[in-house]
Order: sequence, then structure tokens, then C-alpha cells
Amino acid sequence: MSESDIAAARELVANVDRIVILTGAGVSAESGVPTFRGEGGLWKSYRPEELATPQAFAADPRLVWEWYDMRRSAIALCEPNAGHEAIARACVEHASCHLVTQNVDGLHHLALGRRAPSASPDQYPITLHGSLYRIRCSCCAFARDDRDPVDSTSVQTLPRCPECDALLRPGVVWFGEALDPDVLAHAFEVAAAADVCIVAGTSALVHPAASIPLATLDSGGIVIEVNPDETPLSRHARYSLRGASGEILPIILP
Ligand code: BJW
Ligand code: ZN
Repeated sequence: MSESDIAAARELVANVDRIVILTGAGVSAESGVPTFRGEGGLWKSYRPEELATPQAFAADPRLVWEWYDMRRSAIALCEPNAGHEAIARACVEHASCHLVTQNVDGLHHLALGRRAPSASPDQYPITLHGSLYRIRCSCCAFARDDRDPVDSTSVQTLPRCPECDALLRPGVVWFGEALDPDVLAHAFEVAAAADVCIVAGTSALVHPAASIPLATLDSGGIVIEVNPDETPLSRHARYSLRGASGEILPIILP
């Protein structure tokens, strides 16, 4: 980790007006949440096409719910780390700082809600891939926040829609599913308006999320990456800060 790059990135961020932060699973790694790819990643033991697609849910909803129930209960015990806290502070204290997250673990919301219980909706993260703690109908528009354990013993014990009796499913975005168009448009809008986009803890492999920092670049802004490893975005970054987000974000964020 280059101390001079961190100091230069901090100086840069301190002197701009509009900041967007794009986060991925790596930001929660120091909270004990497994990432998706890489060492110890969730996809090491499960193939994504087996579990995170609408086809997988149609083929074996019990197996998919078992995996999500396991993750929901494990992640419910995790606490925000210094990276989440630094982001929450920046978003609360600077109206022109926005967070866009791919994370479904709710830890950004937790950090922000604790710091600013009456935060405005504009201060909350733009959440691209949904939430582990929201469930919705696989057929109709019914959805609700839900943290209860799901009994995945058999298909008969899975939760059903109170309105149409179809199976309820996790309220996340699976491969091949469209992201909410309003949420995505908002993310691209704040990225295009930003002077700096800080990209932290994402492998930048999954689109359209990975294209969001390019909107900042296209409008003349700068990208700073925070990640122990190189990613496809690294070549676009003015600074690639190689280290843990829980250590670097508290230093560079205003
Ligand atoms: C640390 C650290 C520390 C570790 N500090 N860092 C363009 C090109 C190619 C393909 C496509 C394309 N556009 C669309 C596609 C298809 C597909 C896609 O992107 N495929 C690629 C994989 C090839 N995209 C989609 O299908 C999307 N939908 C779509 O495009 O719809 C189009 C459509 C339009 C109209 C109608 C119908 C369709 C949907 C994508 C949904 C992604 N969903 C998931 C699962 C969510 C639910 C769940 O959790 O189960 O979202 S996949 C998974 O990946 C999850 C994550 O949000 C996402 C990104 O992962 P992330 O966050 O980057 O994590 P990792 O693990 O990959 O990386 C962690 C990083 O942290 C690493 O780099 C580490 O080094 C680092 N790290 N410790 C800082 N301490
Ligand atoms: Zn329904």
C-alpha cells in the first residue's frame, strides 16, 4: 500500500465538491461477510447459476431458500466496520456525497441509520441488487421487509404470497434479471455528476454496476479504487489504493 498515493487521494477528495462511492462485497469482508468471488468467496462452494438465477429458483426453490436462509442468519450477526462508518459519516455530513452499493447485506443502512436516525432518503444508499432482508412474490408485485428465518425443510414449508399464494423469493437481483430502472438511472445520474468516484471492494465483473464509474470518467471526473487486488477498473483509476477498505476509507473520505 503506497502511503503517498493514499495521501494524494485524500488531498484530491478533500478538494472536490461532488463524490460518489460505489461499493461491493469486499467492503463487508472485514465485518465477516463472505465475498462472492476469490479466496473464501461464496461462489467457491456454490455455482452462481445453481443458486442466483430465476431458473435455479424455478428448478429447486427449496435449495435456493436454504442457501439464502443460511446467509440471512449468518449476516444478521455481522456489524458494520470502519469502512461502513466512514462512508456513513461522509454521506451524512456532505450533501453532495452519494453512496451506490451492490451489497445486499444491509450493513450500509445499519451504519447510516445509527449515525443519523432521521436521515433523509437522499442520504441512504442507492441499492442496486436489492436486500437479503426483503422478500417478494415470484408472481405478483407483493413485497415486504422480512428478517425471520425461513423453513426450507421442504417446498411445502417455504413462505407463500398472502395475495396470490405463489412462492415468495429473496428480494435480490439475480443474474439475467433487470435492475430497477429508476434505481439504475439514479446511480448513473449521480455518477455522471460526480467529480470523483471512489470504487471500493468490488471485483467490477458484474454489469451494469461495473459500468457506473465510467459515467464519472465520461463526464471528466476521476476514479479512485480501493481494493487489495487489481480489477478491470484499475486501468481507469487515477489512484489504485491496494489495501482493506476498513483501513483506507476512513483516511481518504472527508
Ligand atoms: C476487498 C476486501 C477488503 C476483499 N477491502 N476490498 C456486460 C458484459 C458482460 C455480461 C453482462 C453485461 N451486462 C449484463 C451482463 C450479464 C450479467 C453479468 O454482469 N455477468 C458477468 C458476471 C459476466 N449481469 C446481469 O445479469 C445483471 N442483469 C442484467 O444485466 O439484466 C439485463 C436485463 C435487462 C432487461 C431485462 C432483463 C435483463 C444482474 C446482475 C445481478 C447480480 N446479482 C448478484 C447476486 C445478488 C443476490 C445475492 O447476494 O445472492 O449480486 S451476483 C453478485 O455479484 C452480487 C454482487 O452484488 C455482485 C458483484 O460482486 P462484488 O460485490 O463485486 O463482489 P466480489 O466477490 O466479486 O468482489 C469482491 C472484491 O472485494 C474483490 O475484488 C476483492 O479483492 C475485494 N476485497 N476484501 C476492500 N477488505
Ligand atoms: Zn403474489
